[in-house]
Amino acid sequence: MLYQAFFNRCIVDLRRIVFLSTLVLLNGCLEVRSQGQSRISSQPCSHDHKGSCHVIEMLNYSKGFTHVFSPGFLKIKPGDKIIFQSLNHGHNVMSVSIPEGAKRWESNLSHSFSLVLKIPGVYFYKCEPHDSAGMIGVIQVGDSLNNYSHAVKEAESMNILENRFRIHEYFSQLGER
Ligand SMILES: [Cu+2]
Repeated sequence: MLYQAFFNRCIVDLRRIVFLSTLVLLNGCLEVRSQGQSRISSQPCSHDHKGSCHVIEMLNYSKGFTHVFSPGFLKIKPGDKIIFQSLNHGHNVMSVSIPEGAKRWESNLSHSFSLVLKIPGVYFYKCEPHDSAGMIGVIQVGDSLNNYSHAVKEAESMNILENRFRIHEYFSQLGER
């Protein structure tokens, strides 16, 4: 009888241990999941915006080249949102030539940055610390090329020492897509 009671007690303890460890494991899984979810929901490119969202990565290296906005050229619709994603430290994004009436911008170093571009035209921008390394980019909003020549002039007058081919590579895509 005593043995039976002891045995029963062991079974109850064992059940408790299994139950508790399952809880601990489950909790661990939920934590990992919620971390993942918060990472995803911290992306500004979500349900809060009506237009499309486009991500431009700010990178130290891409496809064998240094200091890159990827993609360096993008065509979007007026009202679309752009997210400059800071994937490597030390970059920012700053407008150089933008359509009349559009708002200039300058982001903080090593931080992601997003903005909505409503006014059609050509937006030429750079990373301030790496403009001489050719860390530049072009966004075409809608089909207007009104400020195209001003933007190209600005780009060509810059003291770009590396990756200068990007000026042609990006501006030559205007109006094509
Ligand atoms: Cu940079």
